[in-house]
Amino acid sequence: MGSGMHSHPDGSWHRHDTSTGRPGCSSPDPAAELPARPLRVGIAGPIGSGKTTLMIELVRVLGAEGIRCGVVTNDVYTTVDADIVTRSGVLPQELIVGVATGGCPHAAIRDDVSVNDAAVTGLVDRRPGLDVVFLESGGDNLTATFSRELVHRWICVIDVGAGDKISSKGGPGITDSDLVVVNKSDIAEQVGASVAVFERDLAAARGADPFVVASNRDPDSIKGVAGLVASWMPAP
Ligand SMILES: Nc1nc2c(ncn2[C@@H]2O[C@H](COP(=O)(O)OP(=O)(O)OP(=O)(O)O)[C@@H](O)[C@H]2O)c(=O)[nH]1
Ligand SMILES: [Mg+2]
Repeated sequence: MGSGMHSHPDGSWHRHDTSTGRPGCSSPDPAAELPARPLRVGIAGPIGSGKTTLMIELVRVLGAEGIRCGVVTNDVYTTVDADIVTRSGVLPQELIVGVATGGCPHAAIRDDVSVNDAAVTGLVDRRPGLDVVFLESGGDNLTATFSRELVHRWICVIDVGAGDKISSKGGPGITDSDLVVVNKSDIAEQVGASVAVFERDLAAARGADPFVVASNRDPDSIKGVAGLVASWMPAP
């Protein structure tokens, strides 16, 4: 699962560069600089695919298991998504940070991640025992990618409403994320999308890396994704 990333006994994380064929742990990676705790999970994907809803439901399910979560949202001009998380009631206000990126949403999660990094640091300062922080990117397109200097793992959320050709279009979300969620499976029939086409194209694009067909309206879907996120947490 994932893409060669793992934790080491010293608590650091890093990703093996399998593309160059270099064996072992000889090549330091920026992700090794990330503290092992809290686990940072990025959530990217096109506008309206269901990122915020998924994040809220994950926080609800993980929270019920005693896993302490925080949330950072990114919007270009507003903090609308942070306000949605607040209204959901899954977390107190002090565990929700809304970043207004003011420019291309890619930049704040890929190029200069300092504002998002500071948001996570602020959360940890307020609640040192946090286990997981979710960082939602601004609604975007298939070129979005999270820097491994900001997150340990990232999820790409696409949805059946965009049409069943979307996973054949590729891009880092489809190929490089640690998990692809094909969301809104509950409306596949209404929009004339074939789940089998998503499954075929994602299997071809991702090899052994995981994807799930899911619906934020289906509790079992959420539990499945939450289980994967929990499996990414470093050992206590
Ligand atoms: N039918 C259905 N609707 C969903 C599902 N998930 C989310 N939605 C709806 O889709 C719309 C967009 O959901 P959001 O969670 O705001 O999507 P988002 O990706 O965070 O949107 P942006 O942050 O604006 O890019 C809302 O009206 C949700 O209620 C789902 O699984 N099924
Ligand atoms: Mg959102």
